[in-house]
Amino acid sequence: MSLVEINFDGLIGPTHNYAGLSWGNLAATAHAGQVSQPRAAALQGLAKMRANMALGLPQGFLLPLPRPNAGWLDRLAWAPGADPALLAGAWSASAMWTANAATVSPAPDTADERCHLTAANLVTMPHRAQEWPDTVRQLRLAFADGRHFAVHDAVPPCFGDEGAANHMRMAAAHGAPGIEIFVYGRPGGRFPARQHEQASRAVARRHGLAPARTLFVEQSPAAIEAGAFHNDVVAVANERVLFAHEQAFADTDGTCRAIRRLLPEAEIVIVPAAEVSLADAVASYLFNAQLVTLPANEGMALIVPGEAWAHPRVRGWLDRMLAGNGPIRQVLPVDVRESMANGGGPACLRLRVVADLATVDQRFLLDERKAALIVQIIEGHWPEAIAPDQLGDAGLARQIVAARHTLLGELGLEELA
Ligand code: SUG
Repeated sequence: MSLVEINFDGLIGPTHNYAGLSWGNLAATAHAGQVSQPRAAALQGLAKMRANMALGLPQGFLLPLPRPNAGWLDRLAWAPGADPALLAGAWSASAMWTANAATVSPAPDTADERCHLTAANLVTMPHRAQEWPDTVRQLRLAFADGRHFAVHDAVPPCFGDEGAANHMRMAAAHGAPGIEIFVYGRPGGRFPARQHEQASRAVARRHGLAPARTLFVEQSPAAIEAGAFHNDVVAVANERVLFAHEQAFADTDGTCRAIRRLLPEAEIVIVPAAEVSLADAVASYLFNAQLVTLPANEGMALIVPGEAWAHPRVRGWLDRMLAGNGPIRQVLPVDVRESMANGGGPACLRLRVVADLATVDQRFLLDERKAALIVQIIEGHWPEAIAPDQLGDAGLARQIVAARHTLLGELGLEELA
């Protein structure tokens, strides 16, 4: 068994649009009503995946879910004239943010030594709450080998769960036993706290995590208030390194102490609020980065959105960090601006799974040949633009359904139709 980290990016679906559905997600609210560019969005996502493959990192993908979701609208008895947010929800391409697809506990951390995945119920946002049954179907295909994986349904909807976006794993190396850190929010603020502590605890129990190696940490109310609707907007971890904003957690010092106690080799890089404010962190998405271990002992790289690289104060901090002697040796900007405008940076677009590549359904793994094929399909079938008044258009819906079917057919994944 050779355990590696595989990033499963969400292929950005042909309905990508800006409907302003996520209260508390400042970018999504700011871009509500704008014209989206699904084709450019999907190509940006794919370019990110290819750039990561070029670094020598294994890359997988998950497919767009069936949209528009007519069955969902039927169950809500939606009819023209009823709440337009529901129609927009049925058209949402939000499954692209696969960091919210599931919480993943790699085999070295679990009691039965299998990799456990629990689909996230995403109940706080109606347009996202419809995702999980289709997501879990896909996860059960990709990780079908029951000797190595256990895929669980979402936890009951009484407690909101947002998946890996509120979960961090640290370990001396991906394949070594790790500690798992669940970050929950306390309700009562201006914006919803989407991750409930009880959902995190249920996921940890299901996955068979050792209580002594599991932390439950409160996200700072100030971070949620500033627009960090998920923990991954203010913190990211990879192997022994945690990269976080000073105000990411309700008790950042206590959290760091607890991590060091469980993982003495931890290296924690805290960005002080005096240098990068929470507002700058949220506006630039500095922390919604992919922190990756480069092959061949080249250290770690931080794959940041172009917006972080272009932000003067954030860039200043990054330049100082690179001039120092820390564990993050490179910063690599990527352009995912179509997703960013809905509050989804490089880290939102990927679900990390530590596994042996040979145990994963190969249809979900990317190589250059498949990437070129997917680019062709996107260029030929994804709408160039979607304006808000096109949601509900029957002709556009037909084009979108056909586009997804073409993709499934070409990838040999018709069973997801
Ligand atoms: O759930 N945006 C997503 C962004 C998710 C980002 N994921 C992570 N941080 N891991 C959300 O708020 C906006 C859709 C719209 O408004 O049209 C949206 O769903």
